[in-house]
Amino acid sequence: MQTTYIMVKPDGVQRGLVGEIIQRFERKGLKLVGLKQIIPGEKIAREHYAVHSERPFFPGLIKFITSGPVVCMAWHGKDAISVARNLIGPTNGREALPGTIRGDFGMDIGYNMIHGSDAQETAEFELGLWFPEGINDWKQDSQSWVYE
Ligand code: IDP
Ligand code: MG
Repeated sequence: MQTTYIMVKPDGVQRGLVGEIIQRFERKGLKLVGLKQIIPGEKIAREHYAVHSERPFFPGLIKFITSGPVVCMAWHGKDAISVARNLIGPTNGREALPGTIRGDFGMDIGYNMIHGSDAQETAEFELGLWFPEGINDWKQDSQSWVYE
């Protein structure tokens, strides 16, 4: 079992896609263990995207991610990190297949609506960064009909 950090970015919030996005994770069978809306400051944005700090698009990315509210989520389940990345689709929405979130709703790479952790270590780092207060441990009864 894994927990992954998922975030609806400012473009997804502005476009009113929060409910649509949450629904896809929920109906897949993942368990919601953390949820909040925040307007990120520059410090947390830079820490989150630190691996991209040398890339030419980094300043624009920080400006974008701090431009308005994001919706921070933690989702738990079997192989949750790769399952979530598959629901999200590849980075460029024009190349993402229909059926994925980016494939269904996105066009430009900079406006791809959603972030998902890409590995166990990054998930742990990002969950600690965005949910310093911790996430919720709870039993969802319907999970007994998701996993055999
Ligand atoms: P990912 O979100 O699919 O994991 P990464 O390569 O980790 O993609 O890039 C992080 C984010 O940086 C992307 O989701 C996108 O918002 C932004 N980004 C990546 N490459 C570009 C680019 O070439 N131009 C503008 N923004 C980019
Ligand atoms: Mg990434």
